Amino acid sequence: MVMQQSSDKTQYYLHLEEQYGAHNYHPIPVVLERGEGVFLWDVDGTRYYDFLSGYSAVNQGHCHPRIVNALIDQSKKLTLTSRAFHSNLLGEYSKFITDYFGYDKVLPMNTGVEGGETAIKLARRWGYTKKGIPENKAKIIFAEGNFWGRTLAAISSSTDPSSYKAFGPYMPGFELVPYNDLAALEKAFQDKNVAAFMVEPIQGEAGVVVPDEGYLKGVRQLCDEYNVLFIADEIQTGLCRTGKMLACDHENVHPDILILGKALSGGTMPVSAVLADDDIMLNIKPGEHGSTYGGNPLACAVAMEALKVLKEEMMAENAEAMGMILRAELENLNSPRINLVRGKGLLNAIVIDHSNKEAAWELCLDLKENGLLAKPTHGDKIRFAPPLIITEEQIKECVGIIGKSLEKLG
Ligand code: PXG
Repeated sequence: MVMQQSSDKTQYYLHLEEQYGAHNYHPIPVVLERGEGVFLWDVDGTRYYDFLSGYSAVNQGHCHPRIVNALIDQSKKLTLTSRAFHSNLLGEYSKFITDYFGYDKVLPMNTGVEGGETAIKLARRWGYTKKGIPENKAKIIFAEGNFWGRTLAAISSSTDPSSYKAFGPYMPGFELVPYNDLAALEKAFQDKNVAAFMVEPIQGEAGVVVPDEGYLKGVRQLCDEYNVLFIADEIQTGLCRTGKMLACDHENVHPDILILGKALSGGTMPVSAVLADDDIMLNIKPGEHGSTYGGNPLACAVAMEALKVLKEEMMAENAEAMGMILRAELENLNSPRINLVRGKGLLNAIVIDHSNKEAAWELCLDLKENGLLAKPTHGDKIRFAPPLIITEEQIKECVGIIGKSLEKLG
């Protein structure tokens, strides 16, 4: 076991959470109070590199000045109207984001999982009104290993027992195929009641599983051939994280329904969006879907700035270049403890090779001691996903920290 010393101050905050908060998480024992760019500081003033970026919500870096200013300015004017009334920003934002991604319409929501729910409702509705699927027979296909949140619908498509176990009964009309398997997908599409295939272009929570080149193109072709909607969950992979604006851009495919979240607000508040063309979006009529906070003026102002920052600060280009360096430097470590380095842009993971099941967790504790924050996923994998503004010098320093921590792991 790695023994960690933590301050009385840290202990105080850990205790409060333990005592009064639900025990639905198992965080790294660090208590953070400030963030700026690629760095985080704990309550004792210790500085860390952030290699998680709020699971890719903080692509633009912590407290990006332009995004924070947009938040502050708008919060002094108007924050929420509900959708009972119009605001001066919703139309502007809708035009902005649809132009930005090339869709006719946007449906604004808040969390990522609500975006997923919205996409599935849209697909089911399209299935009934446009494809002619008999009432209540619509099927949505998902890939094994998917993760799209914690609602009852989301866990109903999950293959991870820690997500779904003892939360049933589950949502009907969901089916699974193996990820990265076009033959299995084509087989599932033989069923005429299939409305959509919802998929992550790279599976984030599964441990940054990158499909074979051509998979997304193949999905697009099969969806066209069988009149099935292609729903891309780009909540974690989108917004420059993988070295392109969208991970689908690596294969030049345009999904029928695009779900965005996380970095759409640069980590300042929950903002998600579902984009689609009229043929899909206009099947939902007034009163049939929505959310109190969806499309609120504060979210609109923040999301526009967050999107502008991504392009104007060339974050896709930096993610691509820094990702190459990060993976090459990690390979160069030649550590017997790294089984595999994989990823695209700055969405990367290492798979730890160690007889001790707790090795990835212990490595993360050592990384913290050495000034870098990361979190294991699925036991033996550690994601390395810093904010997209990281520099080459910083990447090299971070790989130094990783190398040193790996050596200690033995
Ligand atoms: N899709 C993908 C690909 C995700 O990674 C969601 C949807 C859901 O987003 P929201 O905003 O509803 O969490 C995610 C979320 C967690 C957790 O604590 C969530 C994610 C990653 C790690 C932890 O539930 N990704």
